[in-house]
Amino acid sequence: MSQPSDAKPKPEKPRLPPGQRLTQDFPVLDLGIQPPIDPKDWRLTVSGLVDNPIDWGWQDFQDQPHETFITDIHCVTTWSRYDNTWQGVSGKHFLSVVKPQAAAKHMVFHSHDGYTTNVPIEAFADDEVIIAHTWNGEPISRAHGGPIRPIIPKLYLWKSAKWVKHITFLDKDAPGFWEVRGYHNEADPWKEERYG
Ligand SMILES: Nc1nc2c(c(=O)[nH]1)N[C@H]1C(S)=C(S)[C@@H](COP(=O)(O)O)O[C@H]1N2
Ligand SMILES: [Mo]
Repeated sequence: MSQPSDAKPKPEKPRLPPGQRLTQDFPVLDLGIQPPIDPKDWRLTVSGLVDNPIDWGWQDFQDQPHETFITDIHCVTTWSRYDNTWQGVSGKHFLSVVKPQAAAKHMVFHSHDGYTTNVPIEAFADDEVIIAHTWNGEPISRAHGGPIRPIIPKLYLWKSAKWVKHITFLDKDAPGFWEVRGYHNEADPWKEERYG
């Protein structure tokens, strides 16, 4: 069946958010400490308002169902990188395991280098959020936060903590390292929520 002649194609959402430029490489940005973490020593703990405060070692993580997502990433420093293939445990699955309580609204990620960042649980429950161990077919490198890194592709990349070790679930928001230093609390690239 052909379309009625007056049907106009819907304008597609542009792929590059405002103020961003496309890059092919994958810049490294952090506070300057890149802690070495051997998978055999890796742990992820959860505390706060959850019914199941997990303490996962490497095998516990591997035993979860794994998924693959191909997503674009956007850094507040204005680079974007298309089509990153991530493999790991989805944010939705992670939340289904830890079971946030009704009062829980916010998550704070704590990393081995002292970095912290906060997101609403809602944002972590979004499609394509992943706690990844693989990027483009390779284990996530130490420079990019390996061996395991959450990726929240619909927010600027500073919300995706490298070398994460602990996640807390809170009823109140608790701005993280950059959020208390002038970065936007929400970090939506489509709204250009960069600073302030
Ligand atoms: N643990 C940790 N995670 C971090 C950071 C950091 O300094 N420490 N920097 C954030 C910032 S500001 C950015 S832009 C991205 C950069 O990720 P990349 O180095 O993989 O590009 O990591 C985010 N996650
Ligand atoms: Mo950044």
